[in-house]
Order: sequence, then structure tokens, then C-alpha cells
Amino acid sequence: MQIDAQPFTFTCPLEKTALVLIDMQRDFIEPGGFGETLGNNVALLEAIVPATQAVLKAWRAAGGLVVHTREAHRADLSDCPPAKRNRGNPKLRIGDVGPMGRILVAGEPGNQIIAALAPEPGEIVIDKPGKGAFYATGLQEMLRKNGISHLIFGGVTTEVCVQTSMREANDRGYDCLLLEDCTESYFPHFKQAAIEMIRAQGGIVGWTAPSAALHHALQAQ
Ligand code: C5J
Repeated sequence: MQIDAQPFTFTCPLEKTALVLIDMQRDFIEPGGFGETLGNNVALLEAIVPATQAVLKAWRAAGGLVVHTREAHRADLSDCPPAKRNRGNPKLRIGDVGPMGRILVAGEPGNQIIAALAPEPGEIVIDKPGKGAFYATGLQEMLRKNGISHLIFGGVTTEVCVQTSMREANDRGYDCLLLEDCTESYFPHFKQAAIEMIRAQGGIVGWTAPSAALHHALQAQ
């Protein structure tokens, strides 16, 4: 597949490429979750759902591998360092009970992927205790087993979990593309800066493209 991207065309064999949707979970996108308790306007993130849903549908129709991640901690918080739990003095901390259950705890209602992007059987779902999708997870091994060398990213938030995951992937040798209209930040200028950082210096972290370019490439397959 040839995807019209910046800083130059992203070439990826469909069977060696996974779509990775980062943390499209209720805790970040719906009112009452972790994102809102940190004082953010979650409506900004909700706006990318239609474009992300369209990509997911097209990718599934093409038979591509899908990976979903969730920022999720064990119920006993043994995988949540106090430094992370206490940071920022939010109204509700990780593990506290909010309107959608315990904040960022695996299995709680708020920790589920939003209904519009719910994983289907056979898709990989990774619970990650850190911001990056590779830290303390089995993601690399699962990608290796599936023969994956290229990753197409969407999800939230651009400059935190998406960018961290792309950097981790880049260091592990994956070629990575970020779909610009399938990612968002609570701070739009951070999103723009992250996109520019990723593709600067000849793609030092990876490539970026609008989702229309991916749809075009899939149709040309
Ligand atoms: C944050 C994330 N922002 N998924 N998590 O804490 O980006």
C-alpha cells in the first residue's frame, strides 16, 4: 500500500501492518472520567470518533490486524506508581470511584473502549499501565507473532499516549504513521506540535497523513 503522507509516501504491506487505536476509552472521551477530573474539555476528543470509526470499518473490511489499547491499572493499583497517582492533584485520582466506576481501573465501566469503536472478536486489546503501549505489556510479542512491521496510529491524546507509543514503536524498529484526524488532544496546539515533531527531520519518529489518504490507498488495493 502507498499512503500519501508527510514527509514522504508511507509504504506498507497490508498483511504486515496493524491499525493501533490508543486509549479510545470512556475515561478520556466521556464526561465523568479521568480526562474530565483533570479539568479537561472532553468534547474536543469526541470530535474524532466519526473519522476513527470510518477508518476502523475500512481497515476491518480490508482484513487488517487491529490493536486497541486502554490505559488501565490492576484493581489493587500495584502497577500504578504513587508518583503517577498523586500527580496534578486531580478531583479524583486513579483508583477513586467516579461516575463511571473506579478511575483508570481495568474492568470498570469507564475503562471500556467507547461503544462506537468497541473491539470485535479476534482483535488485540492491550491494557497498559503506562503512557506507552509497549511498557509492561505483551504488545511487541503479539506484533511479532502476527508478522507486523508497520503501524498506523490513531487515538488519544496525541502528545501523551499516542506520541509515547509511537516513539516506543520507532525505537523498536516499526515504521509508524499517525492519522491526523483520528487523534486529538485536550490542547489543540499540543496536537499540532506533536504532529510536526513526529514528521520533522525526515520523519524522525514517523509519518503523518489525513485518514482520507488511508482510505484512498485501501481503495487502490
Ligand atoms: C493521558 C493518554 N493523557 N491516553 N493518557 O493521561 O494520553
